[in-house]
Amino acid sequence: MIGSSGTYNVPSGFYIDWYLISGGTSQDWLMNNPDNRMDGGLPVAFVSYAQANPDGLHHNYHNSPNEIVWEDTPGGGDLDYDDLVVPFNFGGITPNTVVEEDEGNESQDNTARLRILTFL
Ligand SMILES: [Ca+2]
Repeated sequence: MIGSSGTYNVPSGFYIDWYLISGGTSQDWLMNNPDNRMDGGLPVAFVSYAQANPDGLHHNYHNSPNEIVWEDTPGGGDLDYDDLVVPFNFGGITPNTVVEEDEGNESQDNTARLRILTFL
């Protein structure tokens, strides 16, 4: 799915977060590792908050105001943060998201999605 893109409508007044499924799809993760444990292999989910990740590490950061970069390997891997690069744009009415896979690790199939968090 290198170079794939999508357009999403994000409701105003909500917090949004990103997550990455390392080694599979969201459905693979839900079926095989819903507790998000690292002792069972992949797939593993990583989110923007280190404390919520199974290894307790940061797996992404904003490379620029409109680009988020990911490290997809449990335990931090090589810490190059180029396994998934997601440029996005919130400047218009509709956000635009582009997903690219790591060219150096084609055996892993990563999935990045926007997740909308609701806090009451
Ligand atoms: Ca890496």
